[in-house]
Amino acid sequence: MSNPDHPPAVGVLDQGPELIFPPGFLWGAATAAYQIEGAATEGGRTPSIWDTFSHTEGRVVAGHTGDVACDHYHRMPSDVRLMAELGLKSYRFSVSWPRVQPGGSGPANAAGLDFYRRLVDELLGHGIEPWLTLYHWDLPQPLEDAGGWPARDTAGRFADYAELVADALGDRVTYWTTLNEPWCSAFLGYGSGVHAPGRSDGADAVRAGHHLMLGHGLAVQALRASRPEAQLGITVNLYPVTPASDAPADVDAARRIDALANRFFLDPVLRGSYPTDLAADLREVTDFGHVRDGDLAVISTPLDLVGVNYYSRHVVAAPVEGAEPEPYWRAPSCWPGSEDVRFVTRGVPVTDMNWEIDTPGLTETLRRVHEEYSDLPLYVTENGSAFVDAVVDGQVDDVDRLAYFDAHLRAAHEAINAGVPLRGYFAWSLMDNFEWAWGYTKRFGMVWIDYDSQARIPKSSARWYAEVIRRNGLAAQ
Ligand code: IFM
Repeated sequence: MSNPDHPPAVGVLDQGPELIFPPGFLWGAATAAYQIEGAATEGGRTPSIWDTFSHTEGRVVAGHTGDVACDHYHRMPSDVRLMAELGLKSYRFSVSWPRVQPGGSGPANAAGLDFYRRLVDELLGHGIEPWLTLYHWDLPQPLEDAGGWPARDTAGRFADYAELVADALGDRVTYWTTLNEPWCSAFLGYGSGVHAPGRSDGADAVRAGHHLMLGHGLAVQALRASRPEAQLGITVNLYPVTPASDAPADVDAARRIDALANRFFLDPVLRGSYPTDLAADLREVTDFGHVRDGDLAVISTPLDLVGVNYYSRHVVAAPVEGAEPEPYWRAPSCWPGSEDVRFVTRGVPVTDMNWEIDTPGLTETLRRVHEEYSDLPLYVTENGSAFVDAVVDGQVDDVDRLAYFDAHLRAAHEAINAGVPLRGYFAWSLMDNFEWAWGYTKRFGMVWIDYDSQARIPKSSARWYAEVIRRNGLAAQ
Protein backbone atom coordinates (compact mmCIF):
# COMPACT_ATOMS: atom_id res chain seq x y z
CA MET A 1 0.00 0.00 0.00
CA SER A 2 1.32 3.41 -0.81
CA ASN A 3 0.36 5.43 2.22
CA PRO A 4 3.23 7.65 3.46
CA ASP A 5 1.76 7.70 6.97
CA HIS A 6 1.88 3.93 7.12
CA PRO A 7 5.23 2.62 5.88
CA PRO A 8 5.58 -1.14 5.41
CA ALA A 9 5.87 -2.97 8.70
CA VAL A 10 9.45 -3.62 9.70
CA GLY A 11 10.01 -7.35 9.72
CA VAL A 12 11.72 -10.24 8.09
CA LEU A 13 11.51 -8.66 4.66
CA ASP A 14 14.26 -6.28 5.61
CA GLN A 15 17.00 -8.84 5.75
CA GLY A 16 18.68 -11.47 3.69
CA PRO A 17 18.11 -13.06 0.32
CA GLU A 18 14.56 -13.85 -0.58
CA LEU A 19 12.49 -17.01 -0.45
CA ILE A 20 10.70 -16.70 -3.77
CA PHE A 21 7.44 -18.43 -4.68
CA PRO A 22 6.77 -19.86 -8.16
CA PRO A 23 5.81 -17.38 -10.89
CA GLY A 24 2.07 -16.77 -11.00
CA PHE A 25 1.58 -17.90 -7.39
CA LEU A 26 -1.97 -16.86 -6.49
CA TRP A 27 -1.76 -14.60 -3.44
CA GLY A 28 -5.15 -13.98 -1.95
CA ALA A 29 -7.35 -13.41 1.04
CA ALA A 30 -10.64 -15.09 1.93
CA THR A 31 -13.97 -14.25 3.52
CA ALA A 32 -17.44 -15.83 3.66
CA ALA A 33 -20.86 -14.36 2.97
CA TYR A 34 -22.52 -14.66 6.38
CA GLN A 35 -19.37 -13.51 8.15
CA ILE A 36 -19.08 -10.17 6.34
CA GLU A 37 -22.07 -9.20 4.21
CA GLY A 38 -24.78 -8.13 6.65
CA ALA A 39 -27.94 -6.91 4.83
CA ALA A 40 -29.61 -10.03 6.12
CA THR A 41 -33.10 -9.07 5.00
CA GLU A 42 -32.30 -6.93 1.96
CA GLY A 43 -32.60 -7.60 -1.75
CA GLY A 44 -34.90 -10.58 -1.31
CA ARG A 45 -32.55 -12.58 0.93
CA THR A 46 -34.32 -15.03 3.25
CA PRO A 47 -32.98 -16.66 6.45
CA SER A 48 -30.30 -19.31 6.49
CA ILE A 49 -29.62 -21.70 9.36
CA TRP A 50 -27.10 -19.19 10.69
CA ASP A 51 -29.73 -16.43 10.92
CA THR A 52 -31.96 -18.75 12.91
CA PHE A 53 -29.13 -20.06 15.07
CA SER A 54 -27.61 -16.68 15.87
CA HIS A 55 -31.03 -15.29 16.77
CA THR A 56 -31.60 -18.16 19.20
CA GLU A 57 -30.65 -17.18 22.73
CA GLY A 58 -27.49 -18.76 24.07
CA ARG A 59 -26.13 -20.03 20.76
CA VAL A 60 -23.63 -17.27 19.91
CA VAL A 61 -21.45 -15.37 22.38
CA ALA A 62 -23.12 -12.14 23.53
CA GLY A 63 -26.08 -12.74 21.21
CA HIS A 64 -24.11 -11.50 18.20
CA THR A 65 -25.64 -12.06 14.76
CA GLY A 66 -24.59 -11.53 11.14
CA ASP A 67 -27.40 -9.02 10.54
CA VAL A 68 -24.94 -6.20 9.86
CA ALA A 69 -21.52 -7.88 10.16
CA CYS A 70 -18.97 -5.80 8.19
CA ASP A 71 -21.72 -4.24 6.07
CA HIS A 72 -19.80 -5.50 3.05
CA TYR A 73 -23.04 -5.72 1.05
CA HIS A 74 -23.17 -1.92 1.04
CA ARG A 75 -19.43 -1.22 1.13
CA MET A 76 -18.34 -3.74 -1.50
CA PRO A 77 -16.79 -1.28 -4.01
CA SER A 78 -14.57 0.35 -1.39
CA ASP A 79 -13.67 -3.05 0.06
CA VAL A 80 -12.50 -4.14 -3.39
CA ARG A 81 -10.46 -0.94 -3.69
CA LEU A 82 -8.80 -1.87 -0.40
CA MET A 83 -7.99 -5.33 -1.77
CA ALA A 84 -6.43 -3.68 -4.82
CA GLU A 85 -4.34 -1.41 -2.59
CA LEU A 86 -3.07 -4.49 -0.81
CA GLY A 87 -2.10 -5.93 -4.18
CA LEU A 88 -4.22 -9.08 -3.81
CA LYS A 89 -4.05 -11.29 -6.89
CA SER A 90 -7.20 -13.16 -5.89
CA TYR A 91 -10.15 -12.82 -3.54
CA ARG A 92 -11.99 -15.88 -2.23
CA PHE A 93 -15.59 -15.13 -1.28
CA SER A 94 -18.69 -17.24 -0.83
CA VAL A 95 -22.09 -16.82 -2.36
CA SER A 96 -24.99 -16.69 0.07
CA TRP A 97 -27.40 -19.40 -1.06
CA PRO A 98 -30.49 -17.71 0.48
CA ARG A 99 -29.57 -14.43 -1.23
CA VAL A 100 -29.49 -15.88 -4.73
CA GLN A 101 -32.13 -18.60 -4.31
CA PRO A 102 -34.39 -17.56 -1.43
CA GLY A 103 -35.76 -20.57 0.37
CA GLY A 104 -33.28 -22.89 -1.35
CA SER A 105 -35.41 -23.95 -4.29
CA GLY A 106 -37.12 -22.42 -7.28
CA PRO A 107 -35.98 -19.55 -9.47
CA ALA A 108 -32.99 -17.29 -8.95
CA ASN A 109 -33.33 -13.97 -7.20
CA ALA A 110 -32.11 -11.37 -9.69
CA ALA A 111 -31.18 -8.82 -7.01
CA GLY A 112 -29.07 -11.39 -5.16
CA LEU A 113 -27.21 -12.49 -8.27
CA ASP A 114 -26.71 -8.88 -9.23
CA PHE A 115 -24.72 -8.25 -6.05
CA TYR A 116 -22.27 -11.03 -6.95
CA ARG A 117 -22.12 -9.92 -10.60
CA ARG A 118 -21.13 -6.45 -9.44
CA LEU A 119 -18.60 -7.90 -6.99
CA VAL A 120 -17.00 -10.05 -9.68
CA ASP A 121 -16.94 -7.20 -12.18
CA GLU A 122 -15.39 -4.90 -9.59
CA LEU A 123 -12.71 -7.53 -8.85
CA LEU A 124 -11.94 -8.14 -12.52
CA GLY A 125 -11.81 -4.39 -13.10
CA HIS A 126 -9.05 -4.21 -10.49
CA GLY A 127 -7.18 -7.19 -11.91
CA ILE A 128 -8.18 -9.46 -8.99
CA GLU A 129 -9.07 -13.07 -9.79
CA PRO A 130 -12.43 -14.00 -8.26
CA TRP A 131 -12.48 -17.33 -6.38
CA LEU A 132 -16.04 -18.41 -5.69
CA THR A 133 -17.13 -20.79 -2.92
CA LEU A 134 -20.68 -22.02 -3.32
CA TYR A 135 -21.35 -23.14 0.24
CA HIS A 136 -19.81 -21.64 3.34
CA TRP A 137 -22.38 -22.94 5.83
CA ASP A 138 -25.47 -20.84 5.12
CA LEU A 139 -28.09 -23.46 4.26
CA PRO A 140 -31.48 -21.88 3.47
CA GLN A 141 -33.69 -22.46 6.53
CA PRO A 142 -36.54 -24.20 4.62
CA LEU A 143 -34.07 -26.89 3.51
CA GLU A 144 -33.11 -27.46 7.14
CA ASP A 145 -36.80 -27.63 8.04
CA ALA A 146 -37.12 -30.35 5.40
CA GLY A 147 -34.33 -32.38 7.06
CA GLY A 148 -31.14 -30.44 6.37
CA TRP A 149 -27.95 -32.17 5.25
CA PRO A 150 -28.86 -35.49 6.89
CA ALA A 151 -31.62 -35.66 4.24
CA ARG A 152 -30.52 -36.91 0.83
CA ASP A 153 -32.67 -34.44 -1.06
CA THR A 154 -30.50 -31.53 0.13
CA ALA A 155 -27.66 -32.79 -2.10
CA GLY A 156 -29.88 -32.43 -5.17
CA ARG A 157 -31.04 -28.98 -4.08
CA PHE A 158 -27.37 -27.96 -3.80
CA ALA A 159 -26.64 -29.09 -7.36
CA ASP A 160 -29.61 -27.06 -8.65
CA TYR A 161 -28.30 -24.01 -6.81
CA ALA A 162 -24.81 -24.59 -8.25
CA GLU A 163 -26.24 -24.64 -11.76
CA LEU A 164 -28.13 -21.43 -11.17
CA VAL A 165 -24.97 -19.66 -9.98
CA ALA A 166 -22.96 -21.11 -12.88
CA ASP A 167 -25.52 -19.76 -15.34
CA ALA A 168 -25.21 -16.30 -13.85
CA LEU A 169 -21.47 -16.05 -13.11
CA GLY A 170 -19.84 -18.82 -15.14
CA ASP A 171 -18.83 -16.42 -17.90
CA ARG A 172 -16.63 -14.41 -15.54
CA VAL A 173 -15.45 -16.75 -12.74
CA THR A 174 -12.74 -19.33 -13.44
CA TYR A 175 -12.12 -20.76 -9.94
CA TRP A 176 -14.95 -22.53 -8.13
CA THR A 177 -14.99 -24.51 -4.91
CA THR A 178 -18.16 -26.30 -3.95
CA LEU A 179 -18.04 -26.69 -0.16
CA ASN A 180 -16.02 -25.01 2.51
CA GLU A 181 -14.97 -27.38 5.31
CA PRO A 182 -17.67 -30.05 5.14
CA TRP A 183 -16.33 -31.49 8.42
CA CYS A 184 -17.58 -28.36 10.21
CA SER A 185 -20.97 -28.40 8.48
CA ALA A 186 -21.49 -32.05 9.37
CA PHE A 187 -19.80 -32.59 12.72
CA LEU A 188 -20.15 -29.16 14.35
CA GLY A 189 -23.60 -28.54 12.87
CA TYR A 190 -25.20 -31.94 13.44
CA GLY A 191 -22.81 -33.69 15.87
CA SER A 192 -21.82 -31.32 18.67
CA GLY A 193 -24.40 -28.68 17.72
CA VAL A 194 -22.06 -25.77 18.46
CA HIS A 195 -22.67 -24.55 14.92
CA ALA A 196 -25.94 -24.10 13.04
CA PRO A 197 -28.35 -25.78 12.88
CA GLY A 198 -27.35 -26.85 16.39
CA ARG A 199 -28.41 -30.48 16.23
CA SER A 200 -26.59 -33.18 18.15
CA ASP A 201 -26.82 -36.69 16.79
CA GLY A 202 -23.82 -38.76 15.66
CA ALA A 203 -25.69 -40.68 12.95
CA ASP A 204 -27.10 -37.45 11.53
CA ALA A 205 -23.60 -35.95 11.46
CA VAL A 206 -22.31 -38.92 9.44
CA ARG A 207 -25.28 -38.77 7.06
CA ALA A 208 -24.78 -35.01 6.70
CA GLY A 209 -21.13 -35.57 5.79
CA HIS A 210 -22.10 -38.04 3.10
CA HIS A 211 -24.83 -35.85 1.61
CA LEU A 212 -22.56 -32.82 1.63
CA MET A 213 -20.06 -34.80 -0.45
CA LEU A 214 -22.83 -36.11 -2.69
CA GLY A 215 -23.98 -32.54 -3.23
CA HIS A 216 -20.38 -31.61 -4.01
CA GLY A 217 -20.12 -34.35 -6.66
CA LEU A 218 -23.45 -33.45 -8.25
CA ALA A 219 -22.51 -29.77 -8.24
CA VAL A 220 -19.17 -30.52 -9.93
CA GLN A 221 -21.03 -32.42 -12.66
CA ALA A 222 -23.47 -29.54 -13.14
CA LEU A 223 -20.68 -26.94 -13.21
CA ARG A 224 -18.58 -29.01 -15.61
CA ALA A 225 -21.52 -29.39 -17.99
CA SER A 226 -22.25 -25.68 -17.87
CA ARG A 227 -18.63 -24.40 -17.86
CA PRO A 228 -16.14 -26.96 -19.19
CA GLU A 229 -13.27 -24.48 -18.92
CA ALA A 230 -13.78 -23.69 -15.19
CA GLN A 231 -11.30 -24.83 -12.52
CA LEU A 232 -13.30 -26.86 -10.02
CA GLY A 233 -12.48 -28.07 -6.53
CA ILE A 234 -13.50 -28.47 -2.92
CA THR A 235 -12.06 -26.99 0.27
CA VAL A 236 -11.42 -29.32 3.17
CA ASN A 237 -10.08 -28.45 6.62
CA LEU A 238 -7.30 -30.89 7.41
CA TYR A 239 -5.29 -31.57 10.56
CA PRO A 240 -2.27 -33.74 11.14
CA VAL A 241 -3.32 -36.09 13.94
CA THR A 242 -0.49 -37.21 16.20
CA PRO A 243 -0.61 -39.71 19.02
CA ALA A 244 0.50 -38.28 22.37
CA SER A 245 2.85 -41.26 22.78
CA ASP A 246 3.78 -44.36 20.83
CA ALA A 247 1.65 -46.50 23.14
CA PRO A 248 -0.61 -48.63 20.89
CA ALA A 249 -3.78 -47.22 22.48
CA ASP A 250 -2.68 -43.64 21.71
CA VAL A 251 -1.69 -44.60 18.17
CA ASP A 252 -5.12 -46.14 17.72
CA ALA A 253 -6.81 -43.00 19.07
CA ALA A 254 -4.91 -40.98 16.44
CA ARG A 255 -5.99 -43.38 13.71
CA ARG A 256 -9.65 -42.98 14.73
CA ILE A 257 -9.59 -39.19 14.84
CA ASP A 258 -7.66 -39.04 11.56
CA ALA A 259 -10.39 -41.17 9.97
CA LEU A 260 -13.12 -38.76 11.12
CA ALA A 261 -11.29 -35.49 10.57
CA ASN A 262 -9.41 -36.13 7.34
CA ARG A 263 -9.98 -39.45 5.60
CA PHE A 264 -13.79 -39.24 5.92
CA PHE A 265 -13.61 -36.59 3.17
CA LEU A 266 -10.32 -37.20 1.35
CA ASP A 267 -10.98 -40.87 0.61
CA PRO A 268 -14.44 -40.56 -0.98
CA VAL A 269 -13.59 -37.40 -2.93
CA LEU A 270 -10.13 -38.41 -4.15
CA ARG A 271 -10.30 -42.23 -4.08
CA GLY A 272 -13.99 -43.01 -4.47
CA SER A 273 -14.28 -45.10 -1.29
CA TYR A 274 -14.75 -44.73 2.46
CA PRO A 275 -11.86 -45.90 4.66
CA THR A 276 -12.66 -49.41 5.91
CA ASP A 277 -11.53 -48.64 9.47
CA LEU A 278 -14.00 -45.72 9.61
CA ALA A 279 -16.98 -48.00 9.02
CA ALA A 280 -15.72 -50.32 11.75
CA ASP A 281 -15.20 -47.45 14.21
CA LEU A 282 -18.72 -46.15 13.50
CA ARG A 283 -20.54 -49.49 13.70
CA GLU A 284 -22.40 -48.45 16.88
CA VAL A 285 -23.41 -45.16 15.26
CA THR A 286 -24.51 -46.04 11.73
CA ASP A 287 -24.58 -48.92 9.28
CA PHE A 288 -23.91 -46.53 6.37
CA GLY A 289 -27.29 -47.57 4.95
CA HIS A 290 -27.61 -44.03 3.61
CA VAL A 291 -24.85 -44.70 1.06
CA ARG A 292 -26.43 -45.82 -2.21
CA ASP A 293 -24.91 -47.57 -5.20
CA GLY A 294 -23.24 -45.03 -7.42
CA ASP A 295 -22.85 -42.34 -4.73
CA LEU A 296 -19.12 -42.75 -4.44
CA ALA A 297 -18.65 -42.51 -8.21
CA VAL A 298 -20.51 -39.17 -8.10
CA ILE A 299 -18.55 -37.98 -5.07
CA SER A 300 -15.24 -38.76 -6.77
CA THR A 301 -16.09 -36.91 -10.00
CA PRO A 302 -12.70 -35.63 -11.21
CA LEU A 303 -11.57 -32.22 -9.99
CA ASP A 304 -9.04 -29.65 -11.15
CA LEU A 305 -7.72 -28.60 -7.75
CA VAL A 306 -7.95 -29.23 -4.02
CA GLY A 307 -8.27 -26.45 -1.44
CA VAL A 308 -6.73 -27.07 1.97
CA ASN A 309 -7.62 -25.02 5.04
CA TYR A 310 -4.99 -25.35 7.74
CA TYR A 311 -5.02 -24.01 11.29
CA SER A 312 -3.57 -26.50 13.76
CA ARG A 313 -2.78 -30.09 14.72
CA HIS A 314 -4.70 -32.58 16.87
CA VAL A 315 -2.64 -34.45 19.44
CA VAL A 316 -4.70 -37.25 20.91
CA ALA A 317 -4.52 -40.03 23.45
CA ALA A 318 -6.52 -43.01 24.62
CA PRO A 319 -9.16 -42.36 27.27
CA VAL A 320 -8.37 -42.22 30.98
CA GLU A 321 -11.03 -42.48 33.60
CA GLY A 322 -12.49 -39.18 34.83
CA ALA A 323 -10.75 -36.94 32.26
CA GLU A 324 -12.60 -33.70 31.47
CA PRO A 325 -13.82 -33.29 27.88
CA GLU A 326 -12.33 -30.43 25.87
CA PRO A 327 -14.56 -27.48 24.99
CA TYR A 328 -15.90 -26.32 21.63
CA TRP A 329 -14.85 -28.14 18.45
CA ARG A 330 -12.97 -30.78 20.37
CA ALA A 331 -16.19 -31.57 22.24
CA PRO A 332 -16.63 -35.35 22.33
CA SER A 333 -19.85 -35.11 20.35
CA CYS A 334 -17.85 -33.87 17.34
CA TRP A 335 -16.35 -37.32 17.09
CA PRO A 336 -19.10 -39.94 16.82
CA GLY A 337 -17.86 -43.37 17.80
CA SER A 338 -14.66 -41.87 19.25
CA GLU A 339 -16.11 -39.72 22.05
CA ASP A 340 -13.69 -41.28 24.51
CA VAL A 341 -10.55 -40.04 22.76
CA ARG A 342 -8.69 -37.32 24.69
CA PHE A 343 -7.35 -34.21 22.97
CA VAL A 344 -4.03 -33.34 24.58
CA THR A 345 -2.70 -29.81 24.90
CA ARG A 346 1.07 -29.55 24.68
CA GLY A 347 1.68 -26.17 26.28
CA VAL A 348 2.96 -24.65 23.03
CA PRO A 349 1.87 -21.10 22.06
CA VAL A 350 -1.77 -20.78 21.11
CA THR A 351 -3.88 -18.23 19.26
CA ASP A 352 -6.87 -16.45 20.78
CA MET A 353 -8.98 -19.45 19.71
CA ASN A 354 -6.77 -21.55 21.98
CA TRP A 355 -5.57 -23.40 18.89
CA GLU A 356 -1.96 -24.54 19.15
CA ILE A 357 0.37 -22.92 16.64
CA ASP A 358 1.94 -25.77 14.71
CA THR A 359 3.71 -24.51 11.63
CA PRO A 360 5.30 -27.79 10.45
CA GLY A 361 1.77 -29.21 10.37
CA LEU A 362 1.07 -27.18 7.24
CA THR A 363 4.00 -28.70 5.35
CA GLU A 364 3.02 -32.14 6.61
CA THR A 365 -0.62 -31.71 5.55
CA LEU A 366 0.19 -30.47 2.06
CA ARG A 367 2.71 -33.24 1.56
CA ARG A 368 0.23 -35.84 2.72
CA VAL A 369 -2.48 -34.77 0.28
CA HIS A 370 0.02 -34.73 -2.56
CA GLU A 371 1.93 -37.89 -1.68
CA GLU A 372 -0.97 -40.07 -0.53
CA TYR A 373 -3.89 -38.79 -2.56
CA SER A 374 -3.46 -36.63 -5.59
CA ASP A 375 -1.27 -34.94 -8.17
CA LEU A 376 -3.81 -32.13 -8.49
CA PRO A 377 -2.73 -28.54 -7.93
CA LEU A 378 -3.23 -27.60 -4.28
CA TYR A 379 -4.17 -24.23 -2.83
CA VAL A 380 -4.13 -23.17 0.79
CA THR A 381 -7.63 -21.71 0.73
CA GLU A 382 -7.44 -20.59 4.39
CA ASN A 383 -4.74 -20.10 6.96
CA GLY A 384 -4.66 -17.53 9.71
CA SER A 385 -5.03 -16.71 13.37
CA ALA A 386 -7.17 -14.84 15.85
CA PHE A 387 -5.33 -12.59 18.28
CA VAL A 388 -6.47 -9.80 20.57
CA ASP A 389 -5.79 -6.58 18.68
CA ALA A 390 -5.94 -2.97 19.77
CA VAL A 391 -6.05 0.33 17.92
CA VAL A 392 -3.26 2.59 19.17
CA ASP A 393 -2.87 6.02 17.59
CA GLY A 394 -5.06 4.89 14.73
CA GLN A 395 -2.95 1.80 13.97
CA VAL A 396 -3.13 -1.90 14.74
CA ASP A 397 0.27 -3.49 15.15
CA ASP A 398 -0.63 -7.19 15.03
CA VAL A 399 2.84 -8.64 15.39
CA ASP A 400 1.60 -12.08 16.45
CA ARG A 401 -0.61 -12.49 13.39
CA LEU A 402 2.16 -11.24 11.13
CA ALA A 403 4.55 -13.81 12.64
CA TYR A 404 1.92 -16.54 12.20
CA PHE A 405 1.54 -15.74 8.50
CA ASP A 406 5.28 -15.47 8.03
CA ALA A 407 5.97 -18.85 9.64
CA HIS A 408 3.19 -20.60 7.72
CA LEU A 409 4.31 -19.16 4.41
CA ARG A 410 7.75 -20.60 5.10
CA ALA A 411 6.10 -23.95 5.79
CA ALA A 412 4.17 -23.65 2.51
CA HIS A 413 7.41 -22.87 0.69
CA GLU A 414 9.00 -25.93 2.23
CA ALA A 415 6.15 -28.04 0.84
CA ILE A 416 6.81 -26.59 -2.62
CA ASN A 417 10.47 -27.49 -2.27
CA ALA A 418 9.40 -31.02 -1.37
CA GLY A 419 7.52 -31.28 -4.68
CA VAL A 420 3.99 -30.24 -3.71
CA PRO A 421 2.24 -28.43 -6.60
CA LEU A 422 1.05 -25.62 -4.36
CA ARG A 423 -0.32 -22.86 -6.57
CA GLY A 424 -1.70 -20.29 -4.16
CA TYR A 425 -2.33 -19.13 -0.61
CA PHE A 426 -5.33 -17.30 0.85
CA ALA A 427 -4.98 -15.55 4.17
CA TRP A 428 -7.92 -15.96 6.53
CA SER A 429 -9.21 -13.42 6.70
CA LEU A 430 -9.21 -10.24 4.69
CA MET A 431 -11.05 -8.47 7.50
CA ASP A 432 -12.27 -9.11 11.05
CA ASN A 433 -15.69 -10.70 10.88
CA PHE A 434 -18.41 -12.78 12.52
CA GLU A 435 -16.53 -15.76 13.91
CA TRP A 436 -19.53 -18.09 14.11
CA ALA A 437 -20.32 -19.24 17.68
CA TRP A 438 -17.79 -16.65 18.93
CA GLY A 439 -19.55 -13.73 17.26
CA TYR A 440 -17.35 -10.66 16.94
CA THR A 441 -15.19 -11.54 19.93
CA LYS A 442 -12.44 -13.17 17.84
CA ARG A 443 -10.51 -11.20 15.25
CA PHE A 444 -8.86 -13.03 12.34
CA GLY A 445 -8.60 -10.08 9.94
CA MET A 446 -5.62 -8.40 8.29
CA VAL A 447 -7.92 -5.39 8.27
CA TRP A 448 -9.42 -4.13 11.53
CA ILE A 449 -13.16 -3.52 11.53
CA ASP A 450 -14.63 -0.95 13.89
CA TYR A 451 -18.10 -2.48 14.24
CA ASP A 452 -19.62 0.82 15.43
CA SER A 453 -18.40 3.06 12.64
CA GLN A 454 -17.57 0.33 10.08
CA ALA A 455 -14.17 2.00 9.60
CA ARG A 456 -11.50 -0.25 8.11
CA ILE A 457 -7.87 -0.05 9.30
CA PRO A 458 -5.27 -2.24 7.55
CA LYS A 459 -3.22 -3.83 10.32
CA SER A 460 0.57 -4.28 10.18
CA SER A 461 0.01 -7.81 8.83
CA ALA A 462 -1.90 -6.37 5.85
CA ARG A 463 0.90 -3.97 4.98
CA TRP A 464 3.45 -6.74 5.41
CA TYR A 465 1.38 -9.13 3.23
CA ALA A 466 1.17 -6.46 0.52
CA GLU A 467 4.96 -6.41 0.47
CA VAL A 468 5.16 -10.23 0.35
CA ILE A 469 2.84 -10.18 -2.66
CA ARG A 470 4.81 -7.41 -4.34
CA ARG A 471 8.04 -9.39 -3.95
CA ASN A 472 6.37 -12.77 -4.54
CA GLY A 473 8.28 -13.99 -1.53
CA LEU A 474 9.86 -13.55 1.87
CA ALA A 475 13.34 -12.91 3.09
CA ALA A 476 15.27 -16.08 3.91
CA GLN A 477 15.95 -16.47 7.62
O1 IFM B 1 -13.89 -18.25 10.32
C1 IFM B 1 -13.66 -19.56 9.99
C2 IFM B 1 -14.04 -19.82 8.54
O2 IFM B 1 -15.37 -19.48 8.30
C3 IFM B 1 -13.86 -21.27 8.20
N1 IFM B 1 -12.54 -21.72 8.55
C4 IFM B 1 -12.04 -21.41 9.86
C5 IFM B 1 -12.21 -19.93 10.14
C6 IFM B 1 -11.68 -19.62 11.56
O3 IFM B 1 -12.40 -20.33 12.50
